[in-house]
Amino acid sequence: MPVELPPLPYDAKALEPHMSANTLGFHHGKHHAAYVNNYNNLVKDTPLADRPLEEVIKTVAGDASKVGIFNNGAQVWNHTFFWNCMKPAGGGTPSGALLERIEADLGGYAKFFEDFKTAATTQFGSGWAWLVLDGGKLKITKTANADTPLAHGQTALLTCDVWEHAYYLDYQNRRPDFVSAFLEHLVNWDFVARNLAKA
Ligand code: MN3
Repeated sequence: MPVELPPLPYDAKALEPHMSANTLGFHHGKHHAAYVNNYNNLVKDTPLADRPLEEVIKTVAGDASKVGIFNNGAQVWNHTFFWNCMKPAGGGTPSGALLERIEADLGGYAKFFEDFKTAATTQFGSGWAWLVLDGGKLKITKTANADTPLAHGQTALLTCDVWEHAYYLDYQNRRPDFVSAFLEHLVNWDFVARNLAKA
């Protein structure tokens, strides 16, 4: 079964003005779609074609002969996860058990905000900033290019795409402004809390 491009979980205009329909149209309809097509072409007629995407990503991670499958497969997974990390009128401070864990493991929401923003803005070149569960504790990490917590035994809870294609149409070179808008207006904390609850 080929991997399919999932529909966005909201209308393409729903995240405006913080993320435009133009950005989402290119990002989902061109970039994400290209990763899906590339992945399907690379695994076609191989034993990997019938295996679940997450399993393939973990299997080929670190295998130099399958770097194309890893890069495209991880980008498919990362983008599907990223769309679900956002919602209209999102952002702000989480609550409940998730907030308690942020306070216990990361020094509180204000420190989380600064540390996540620092991870996102200091990722040199293309990549992703993450909130993950690692060894039973919340951690903030960043990965380069397509790399993903799935390949490192971590559970992804939240991510922000910091490839230029994620923000350049709306923010040009101002990545810090994009990351602030993501945290203040777009994060779907209900999705993050569900990821933590089932981890
Ligand atoms: Mn992207």
